Amino acid sequence: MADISGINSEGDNAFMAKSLLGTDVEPMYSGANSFMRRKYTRDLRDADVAISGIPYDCATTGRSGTRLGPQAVRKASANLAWAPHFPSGLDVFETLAVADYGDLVFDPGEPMTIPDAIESHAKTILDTNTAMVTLGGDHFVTYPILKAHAEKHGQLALIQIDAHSDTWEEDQQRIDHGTMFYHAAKQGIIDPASSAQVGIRTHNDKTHGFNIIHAPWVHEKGPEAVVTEIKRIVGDRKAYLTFDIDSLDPAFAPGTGTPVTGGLTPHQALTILRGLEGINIVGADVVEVSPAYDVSDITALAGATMAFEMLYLMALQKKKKEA
Ligand SMILES: [Mn+2]
Repeated sequence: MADISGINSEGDNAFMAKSLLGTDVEPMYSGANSFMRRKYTRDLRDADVAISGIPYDCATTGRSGTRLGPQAVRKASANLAWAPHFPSGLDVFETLAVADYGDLVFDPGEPMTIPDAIESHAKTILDTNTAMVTLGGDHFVTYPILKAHAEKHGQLALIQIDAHSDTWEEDQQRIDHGTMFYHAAKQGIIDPASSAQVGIRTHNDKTHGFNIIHAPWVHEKGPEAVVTEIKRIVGDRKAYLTFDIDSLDPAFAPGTGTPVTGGLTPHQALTILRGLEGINIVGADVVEVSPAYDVSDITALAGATMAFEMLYLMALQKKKKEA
């Protein structure tokens, strides 16, 4: 159990923690901000999961600013890093050894090298048999990360929670955060027939074979029905989970580049994520948090919460494997 009786005498778990397991409470308003106060390290020998940030937003077609997303999500996560998971009561970090790997460093002056830099970053982590939970960045970052995951795990099912399909067709591949899942499907990195896109509320003439659960369907049928659908679509395939924060309604997540009205509530999103227990999730990310458009850090807090839910799912998977 987390020690919630007081403040860790050492403080600054981000660099003082002796283990990747356990929770020591420290004030949310001070100290070095790692994700959920996990230890910053690139030594992944004892890690089950590496959190890393990809502060890249040059694939954005509209408002930029998600390069500041990883920092904002880490800072907001300090608000969550004192208690077990709600409502399960599971102490995620008693089960799951989680390191904060820091951010990918790349040269913004060499834009065409960045996709490969992201892929190689992911490969370095996956080669240590550590799972990834990534903080974006714009949604393009998921594409090179998916490539690295597919190389390790084979073709994947994609569970994409998003306002946008991100499958807009183009002849020649560009670095664009609205087209990469078209290419990922075409290249066989993901299997659209066993993939689900949830919360979509922008028009695209083509589905490219993806199973689409539009936002109005979520509102009409409820999040439990969405979970049933996702489980039917994905089955027992290995899945990658990508959460675009713009899946949430702009009332709850204004801090994003391409907001669309009519979106999910945090309750719906949390119910859907918690319902994914039992699906074989091999990697996950939270993308498109853009702090410059945020209000009172609510978008960053939502992003941090969704990322924590991903760790919760991975902790359940680990418990199940060990049982
Ligand atoms: Mn989107």
